[in-house]
Amino acid sequence: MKGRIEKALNDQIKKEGQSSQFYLAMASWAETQGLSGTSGFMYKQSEEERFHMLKLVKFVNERGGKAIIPGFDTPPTEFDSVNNVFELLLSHEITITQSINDLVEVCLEEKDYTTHNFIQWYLSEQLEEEASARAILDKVKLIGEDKAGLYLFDRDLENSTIVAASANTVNPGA
Ligand code: OFO
Repeated sequence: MKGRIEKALNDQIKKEGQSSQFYLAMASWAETQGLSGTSGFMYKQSEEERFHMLKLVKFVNERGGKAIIPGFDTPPTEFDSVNNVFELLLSHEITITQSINDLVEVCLEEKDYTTHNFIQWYLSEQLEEEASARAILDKVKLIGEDKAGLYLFDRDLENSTIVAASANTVNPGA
């Protein structure tokens, strides 16, 4: 594996791990607010990001590179509101999508078509995650300051009806 590809993949390993920590912090905060639907959703997101990191670690090592297991910055411990959590989730996912796009660029420049192929999975994953974050944020914005609405939103998130609806938007008929 070329050094530039190895470095780009290792940078992505750190970003996926950092995403996992960020979402874990959101999950923990939501749990302390009694928002079990939101916390459950964020715990699951955190797990998924950890899986994305591990998948990259394996790929780098199996292709003759050396995965570097990174340290992480401490994520925030407080969030202003559920709205704030989902705004941060969406803007973070948009940043990660950009980072995956940059990785695709590097693969093409280095003519590494195997890694390019591997990264396609991350591209479609980002598409789904952004769509899901947008769908949830739209719902949160409708609720505004309404406490009863927030309760129902959190319950729906717990039952996954909001996420299922957004998955159908990305992948109709799936
Ligand atoms: Fe790793 O999928 Fe989003 O960030």
